[in-house]
Amino acid sequence: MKTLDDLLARRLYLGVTGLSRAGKTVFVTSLIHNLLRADPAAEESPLRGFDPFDDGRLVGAVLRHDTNATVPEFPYRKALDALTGESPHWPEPTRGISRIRIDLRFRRAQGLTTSAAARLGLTEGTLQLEIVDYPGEWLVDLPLLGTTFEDWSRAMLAQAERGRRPELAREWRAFVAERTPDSEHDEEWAERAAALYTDYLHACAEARLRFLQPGRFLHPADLRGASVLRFCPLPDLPASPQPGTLHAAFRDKFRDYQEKVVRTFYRRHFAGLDRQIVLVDTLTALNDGPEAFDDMSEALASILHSFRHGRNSLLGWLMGRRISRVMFAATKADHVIRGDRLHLENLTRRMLHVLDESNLIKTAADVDVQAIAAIRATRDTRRTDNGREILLGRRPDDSDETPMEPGAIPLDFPPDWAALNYRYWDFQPRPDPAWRHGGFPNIRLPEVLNFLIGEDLR
Ligand SMILES: Nc1nc2c(ncn2[C@@H]2O[C@H](COP(=O)(O)OP(=O)(O)O)[C@@H](O)[C@H]2O)c(=O)[nH]1
Ligand SMILES: [Mg+2]
Repeated sequence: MKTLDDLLARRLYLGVTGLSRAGKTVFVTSLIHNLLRADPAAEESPLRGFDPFDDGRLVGAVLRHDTNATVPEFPYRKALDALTGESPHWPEPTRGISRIRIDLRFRRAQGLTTSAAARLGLTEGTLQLEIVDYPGEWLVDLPLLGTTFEDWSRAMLAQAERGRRPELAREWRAFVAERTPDSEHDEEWAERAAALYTDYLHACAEARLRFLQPGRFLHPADLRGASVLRFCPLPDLPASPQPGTLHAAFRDKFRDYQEKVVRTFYRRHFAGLDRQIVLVDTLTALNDGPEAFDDMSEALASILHSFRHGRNSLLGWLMGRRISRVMFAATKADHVIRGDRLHLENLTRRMLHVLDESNLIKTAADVDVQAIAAIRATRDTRRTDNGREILLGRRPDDSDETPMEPGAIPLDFPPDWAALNYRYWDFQPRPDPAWRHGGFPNIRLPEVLNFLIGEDLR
């Protein structure tokens, strides 16, 4: 039976996205764990700085497992065990979409007498926070809605001419050059062409390139082997195809992909999002060098670019009726020294500004940028000889902490590649028993929560 309390509970949908390895799983795990372990009596809390927590209004949190029968549940338990077990390690990568719901019980802020709850004398409320973790690669597909098969083919073939791509695209290019687009359609040929194109995309991903379409070719999830993935860009296309040709068949598949994959996905999962956090791994992109960095920027730009195109675009989804706040967070800020974290935020902000031709980020008040670490694996310290800031952290395969001096963060966008060697290190989570019962140390997670859900806990 529904209680009055249930009826007054608010449901809030928070989208968590970012390209693969950006830090989504770690972010969601830390967020949930820290909310579940919130202890107002603790002297040091990972939530210190989160206003409802500081004000003593966060009463408690519970995980709900009974909510989404048709979408995989976010593997919180598994990720937590990996991070806080005998030999702590980062959770296994996950693919596709998952959801999890956490109910937050809170005391209502005083003076909100106009709310229905207050009039009924309810001093406490519940926020049902539904977290949706989905791959940013699927987001890179969104601009496909605003294009045609012919234009898209041209753009992808031009892209395949640049940097390292020609070498990676060789086999696919040679195969599709064997037949002209007006050849008779042949399903076996189509399957082979699509497979080679998929191999090419995987090779690009391996080479740390990020602007890869269609995203589902790389992360098919439930579409593995589906016929809607049986197409690829074709060279030398006329404006429109003759019936029965390869061109016609590929164009039809492309349209199916637009409607049945891209549009359906957004409608089903995103139409209902209220808040969004986009995780950006600026550091790894810097580490991987100019081509990977530019490619990631291009992937982000293509997402931002589609803000401009009205209804078919991200605008409708990201800034539309529902989503009222978007946070862009540069992740893994614990990989750089304290003095560089603001620079990381600034670089990410500048990158987004440069890419943001429609000035969305500059003009919208409800878009923010932060440099964060959902789980802080390093500690800040100083060298004894010259007093320079360094990090203490556990390198992969080491059991002890090593002092490390990571590269500096460029102050400009685009970065001056000749000036510095941008080298950052990976660290393992620390074996600290306090993590399990006290929560995860982090950088700026409370500020992120203030921005995303602070207002909803009043
Ligand atoms: N030090 C540190 N490393 C992180 C953090 N978040 C993610 N990572 C690293 O990035 C990797 C990928 O993170 P994950 O959450 O699995 O990325 P996802 O693919 O977006 O879900 C992890 O295995 C860690 O090595 C963080 O907050 N701090
Ligand atoms: Mg993940």
